[in-house]
Amino acid sequence: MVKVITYGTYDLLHYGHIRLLERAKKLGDYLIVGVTSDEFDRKRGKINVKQSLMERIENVKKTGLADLIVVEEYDGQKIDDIKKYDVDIFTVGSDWVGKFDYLKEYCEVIYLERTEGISSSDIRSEDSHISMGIFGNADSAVFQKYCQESTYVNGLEMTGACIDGGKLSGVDDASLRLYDSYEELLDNSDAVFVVNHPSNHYHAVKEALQSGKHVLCESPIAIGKKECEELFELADNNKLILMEAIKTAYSTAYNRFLLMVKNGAIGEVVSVDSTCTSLRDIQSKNWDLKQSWNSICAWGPTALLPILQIFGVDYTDKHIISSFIDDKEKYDSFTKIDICYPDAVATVKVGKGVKAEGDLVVSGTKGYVYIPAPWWKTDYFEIRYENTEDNKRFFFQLEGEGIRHEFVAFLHSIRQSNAISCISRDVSVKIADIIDDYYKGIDCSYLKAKKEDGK
Ligand code: C2G
Repeated sequence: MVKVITYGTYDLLHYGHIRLLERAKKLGDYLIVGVTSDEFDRKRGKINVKQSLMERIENVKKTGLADLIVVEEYDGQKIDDIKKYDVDIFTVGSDWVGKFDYLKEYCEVIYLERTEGISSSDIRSEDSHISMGIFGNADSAVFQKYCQESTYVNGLEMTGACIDGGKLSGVDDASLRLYDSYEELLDNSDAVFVVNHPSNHYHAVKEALQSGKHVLCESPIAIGKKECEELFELADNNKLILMEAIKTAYSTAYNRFLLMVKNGAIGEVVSVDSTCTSLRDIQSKNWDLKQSWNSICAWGPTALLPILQIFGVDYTDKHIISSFIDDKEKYDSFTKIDICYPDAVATVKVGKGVKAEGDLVVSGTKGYVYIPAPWWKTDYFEIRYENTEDNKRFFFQLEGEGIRHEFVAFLHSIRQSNAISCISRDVSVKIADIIDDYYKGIDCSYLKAKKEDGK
């Protein structure tokens, strides 16, 4: 097998990049693509890169040309990679001719003709502003956080808000206009961020798409496989972006851990244990069961994400076990989901009425990944092995819990009219499907319902 390696930033992927990758692929049987990290690009003077590392990796992945994607993050890594992966050919565009002759000591070096007439810097569109409305429940602290995070994303302006069935108080953000109706909010926005109660997501998303608006929606996008698929189809038919908002999916550390696991860092993955709990909401004085999201909706999508992204959506069996605060409203205080795959198993534990260690453990045949609590907004993870001297620790700055990265991905998707979500559609649909099964009692069993006073 002839192994080829090439490196690049691949910002705002265009046909010049794709032609390079296609020709690189033809030089051998196996193509490794090194995508430069944000820090490495900054260090080598490329400071105006528009897209985040995850978006650039996602775009390269979508070409289907790379057999393996690695991240280039330091000088000298090319030599390390050529040795590590036993590479036969290094290739890069002719704009670099001569610059990598030193690699001839390790492998063949081929410079491929650069495609004239296009470059990332040319297509960096001037900032066409997108105005985004936010549609939610009356938790002004949440609104404040989202508005604050949007200020870090140039080209995106949070310009209006509307409360689903209520009035918003306590938001002192002068730039945020409050609308009495959702229709009025949509009329005055290019896009909408749907953060109301999950039971109303389907209708809110559908109305926005039918009004020609792009949608970012807190997960679950809908409760039900069919409804979720219908919304994605509606978005496609209207050439609109519908993107699921699970902020963890947009955090650098989370994506880097996922990439390392998929590249075999811990061998075959056999088990994933994912726990997310928080008592804050239920313990707050103005907790309202009807307005509040139950455990499965509030935490289920996040806790399920690594499992569905590592093992896929075709599990063979699942068992949902819940303890209710209110069984009529199906408000669970704690839910455990055991999921079986042909050669792996996974467990989700979520709770708004229970406190547990919110960590993520991914177990493999060579080692395991440990992400400490709160893993869903982590900037740090460890890869641990039998010989502890081989253990590795990784730290990746995470600003704003990943929300601003989520907004950046949404904005770029709109600009490129091509969803570059870090959450694939089949995962979004499966999340909607599992939560629907919870409400329908499919694959479910229940612990004795506990009243609020615990009796
Ligand atoms: N490329 C091309 N034609 C273009 C633009 C780029 O063939 N019109 C090639 C470049 O020569 C490079 C690859 O596409 O091989 C990725 O280009 P960039 O993303 O611009 O990255 P660059 O900084 O050129 O990467 O260490 C090697 C560098 O990382 C190469």
